[in-house]
Amino acid sequence: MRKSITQKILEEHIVEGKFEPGEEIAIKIDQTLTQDATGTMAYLQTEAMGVANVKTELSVSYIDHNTIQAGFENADDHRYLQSIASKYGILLSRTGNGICHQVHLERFGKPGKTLLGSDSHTPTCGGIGMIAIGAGGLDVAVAMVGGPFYLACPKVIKLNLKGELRPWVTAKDVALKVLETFTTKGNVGCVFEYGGDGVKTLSVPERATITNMGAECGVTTSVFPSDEITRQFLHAQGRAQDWLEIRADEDAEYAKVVEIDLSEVVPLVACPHSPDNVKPVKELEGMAVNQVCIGSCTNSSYKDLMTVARILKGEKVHPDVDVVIAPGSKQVLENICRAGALTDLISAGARIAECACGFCIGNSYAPATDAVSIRTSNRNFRGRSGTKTAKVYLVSPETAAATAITGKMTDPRDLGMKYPLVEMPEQFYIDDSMILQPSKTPEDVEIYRGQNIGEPPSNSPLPEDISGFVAIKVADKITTDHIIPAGSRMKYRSNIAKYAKFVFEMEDKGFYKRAVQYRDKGKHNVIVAGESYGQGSSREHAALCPMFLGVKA
Ligand code: MIC
Ligand code: SF4
Repeated sequence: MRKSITQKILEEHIVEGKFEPGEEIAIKIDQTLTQDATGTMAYLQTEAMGVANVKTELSVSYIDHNTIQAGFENADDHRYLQSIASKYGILLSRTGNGICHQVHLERFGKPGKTLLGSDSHTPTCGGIGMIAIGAGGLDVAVAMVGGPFYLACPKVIKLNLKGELRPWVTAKDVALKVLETFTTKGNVGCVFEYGGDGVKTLSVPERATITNMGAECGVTTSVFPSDEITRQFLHAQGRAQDWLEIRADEDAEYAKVVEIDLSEVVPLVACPHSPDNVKPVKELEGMAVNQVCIGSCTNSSYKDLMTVARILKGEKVHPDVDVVIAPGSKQVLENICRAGALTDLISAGARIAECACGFCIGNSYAPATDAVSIRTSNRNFRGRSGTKTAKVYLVSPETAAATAITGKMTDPRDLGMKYPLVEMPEQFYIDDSMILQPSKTPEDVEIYRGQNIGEPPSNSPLPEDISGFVAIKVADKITTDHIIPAGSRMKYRSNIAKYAKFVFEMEDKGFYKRAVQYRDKGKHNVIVAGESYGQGSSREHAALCPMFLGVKA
């Protein structure tokens, strides 16, 4: 049978079962990544497994989420992560080196390999031809110690790209088009595999923007072929030796084929409060805007920020708009600096944030009450920005930059400017000094455990009968952000007992007290939910914290 890319890579990694969509398979994981907000729990679980070091080809621990350091908690956790990485044979990407997905794409992603990450946007590396999957910390811990990853063998849907994007229309608009087509529900257990002639018109970072936002559709992952463009990207990263050609066989079989004509895509925007609430930017033109945030793992590459800089060059941001730009990695920041583009951003009046998740996870740059915030990130769930009444719209960097100048939602094609076509550099300036190598004498490394670190919670088997209370009834589309908020609460990630106090904080402030009362009376707590409960992130705290509060169903 003619094979898809997904089938080829998975079959090379299957250790149990066979490629039969819907059936359970177990695959070998070549690489893992963790980030700090899910990482501390993943490493506590790894420690509990009692092995001396990790067994993967490569494991990287990134510090990119909890970087605010308001209080001792973040910094203490980082010291724990640094010591454990050093002892267990894991690379550590230090605070300031960038967002895990951007850095992994630049420095470590390899076509044809499998990557498991404790973050839902791990599929970003699908842009380089990997099968990259987001999972809970415990799954990643198991993979690190050499265990396989179990999943339902996916149904493969081909997204056939034809034509070429017109000026001012971007990969982000394609990602939003995919969301408009497939929505945020009903895609679990599928892989989006990209093919067609349009693929060769997209650079690796553009492909990565598209695979990144497949996470919002709920798919297992998204993947692009690895071709000449991929080879050039790896060459520019000084990693030509990591290239491998991967493409689907002609006439490979797919569960479904959906065609997207790139030349027909227009600038799009995801309106509050769901990434699939997509409209053309034109329909919202003229809407007053209070904040513009450019960055996140979706849109913070060299190409993204160089384009924004070219648009803002010689302009000033509108006086009613607060503009924040967070480069995706130190490499991006350093390269735009060397190209002189940072000066253009600063002199336009943009605030430069550190290379981290920052505004995207709502731990900083929260908008004003009722404000309209235009962002290049991937999620706009109510309250995720840190302000419950804010309205967040997701757009491309081009639309964001145009809006920053005019102060109103603007279709960038109306700026009257020639589209600034940014070439990918033949060679990036590369400096890996913020990536720490593990110790050569791990037996001498002492693990630092700050007071923020709690015990990983344990559980007993699910009882035969559940008898208890409906502790809360919630609506459809309750995301992990609604279940357990990140933002300023995220610093308690390493301590389930403390973090659990904020379960359903945004839905019903009385939930915690009620759940604890029932639990302590020996009753089981039940959550009654609607469609798509638990969509969004891979944060296992959305399961661990309710579990700690005695939720059984
Ligand atoms: C997110 O974008 O929601 C996060 C924060 O990156 C999460 C991980 C987490 O909650 O730590 C994700 O996407 O998995
Ligand atoms: Fe970080 Fe936002 Fe990407 Fe999550 S979606 S990894 S918070 S940048």
